Amino acid sequence: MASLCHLRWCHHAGIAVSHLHTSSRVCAQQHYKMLVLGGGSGGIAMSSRMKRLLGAENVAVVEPSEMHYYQPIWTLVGAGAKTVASSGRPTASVMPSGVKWVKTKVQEINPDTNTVRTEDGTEISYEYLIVGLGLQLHYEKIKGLPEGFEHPKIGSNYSVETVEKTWRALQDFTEGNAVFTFPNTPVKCAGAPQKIMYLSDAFLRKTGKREKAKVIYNTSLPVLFGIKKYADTLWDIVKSRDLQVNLRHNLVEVRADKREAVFENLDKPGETKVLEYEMLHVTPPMGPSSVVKSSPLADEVGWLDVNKETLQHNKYPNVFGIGDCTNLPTAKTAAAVAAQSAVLSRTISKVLRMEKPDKKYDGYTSCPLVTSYNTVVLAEFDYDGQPLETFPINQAKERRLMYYMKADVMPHLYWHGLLRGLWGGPGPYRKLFHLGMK
Ligand code: FAD
Ligand code: UQ1
Repeated sequence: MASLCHLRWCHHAGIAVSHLHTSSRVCAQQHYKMLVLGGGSGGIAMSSRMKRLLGAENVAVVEPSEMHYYQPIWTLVGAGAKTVASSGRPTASVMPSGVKWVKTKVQEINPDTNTVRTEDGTEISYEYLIVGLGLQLHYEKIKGLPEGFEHPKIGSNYSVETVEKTWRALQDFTEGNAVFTFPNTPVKCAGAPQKIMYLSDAFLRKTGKREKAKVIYNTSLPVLFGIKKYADTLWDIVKSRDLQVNLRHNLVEVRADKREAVFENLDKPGETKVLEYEMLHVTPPMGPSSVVKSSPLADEVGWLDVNKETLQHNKYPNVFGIGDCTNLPTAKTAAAVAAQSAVLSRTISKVLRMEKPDKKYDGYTSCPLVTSYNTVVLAEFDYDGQPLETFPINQAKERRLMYYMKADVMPHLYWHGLLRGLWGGPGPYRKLFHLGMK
């Protein structure tokens, strides 16, 4: 088998050994019953659940990164309330024991032959595939980035390389414009671009610099937040704290040497505005994983095309998707991944038994909108944009309890619950808490 596979590799390299060309199933160097692509929030949660369902020896995860990051805490890292070190753990420590970790990148997915090809040319075949490849950040789509990050006064909470630059810029602030952006693409955690504005405003007040600052939020969106119940609270906050919100303003260029940011007005094509900044927080344009996009698994835009209730692929029934890489029409968050992991687990166990998937994902997602160093508005909603709140109190209000949840409870829930396949979102607790209300 090993030598045959070697020859197949030669075949791929273009050497004429076509007489040895057998089916990819026979010649694949590795085969797994359940192959998981991506070892992020969704990939690790699903590998834990699949280990429980099928046994560790039947599960493999393809993930190149040595470190696994709890990205939601970067909002607080950018504001100096947590350290970047607290956000990361070795991937080896979150990989369920006994599950095979294939430490490389997937380069190509071939669902017609049930194989994937990795960066080093290895072919892996599978019986079932779970895609959890996340989304891609596109700093390079803004002229002047990413090289602009070499200059001071600019940061971005969206990447482990730039999140500490946000905190540096905030500490270095003397006087001028503090500018926060939201791109003209879908993003993960759509609240994060404004959370850092509220925290920065609070920091500038605490350090006595707020009077010398103009705080500006330039967003490509036509709204401050997509769900009215929470948007109403946020509008009250921006008004009372004198934060300037410019809708339909999209960052197109950063001249970091001159501390200038250039915005286009999406409602007036061709019209651009140059803003001088003393601090700039960039939320980069985002898009689908290039590996998904270039595969037959993609929808017309490039997202993984899955059934919105079962998370099974719409064309390939042995393929499933979770998280940011999918075209599920809900906000892309780890909270959504948690709820999806419970549904997907159930879907797969049904499909394995040749039964019809029954549990339905309702689009549950959540965004803890950090509005200061001790308050959070905990937005939770479904596919219809209807609030789906866990606690029997009005979550549109700023609350200290929810800040404590965000900063100190959620990380534990993530590392010990979600990643171990033990946290499938707050659905059961919501039902319990609301029982007493009926
Ligand atoms: P990820 O966790 O991003 O995982 C994708 C994985 O795929 C990565 O490990 C990557 O290395 C791997 N990968 C990519 N390409 C390849 C390849 N070619 N081959 C193999 N592996 C590959 N969510 C919340 O619920 N609440 C919050 O408060 C919150 N705040 C956030 C704040 C910030 C600043 C950020 C950045 C995110 C926030 N999120 C929040 C969003 C949350 O982190 C993501 O939605 C969640 O991590 C998505 O999980 P995922 O598995 O789909 O993708
Ligand atoms: C959640 O489940 C989750 O995943 C672990 C998050 O990611 C960090 C969240 O931010 C939130 C809010 C939830 C939802 C959980 C509760 C208890 C409301």
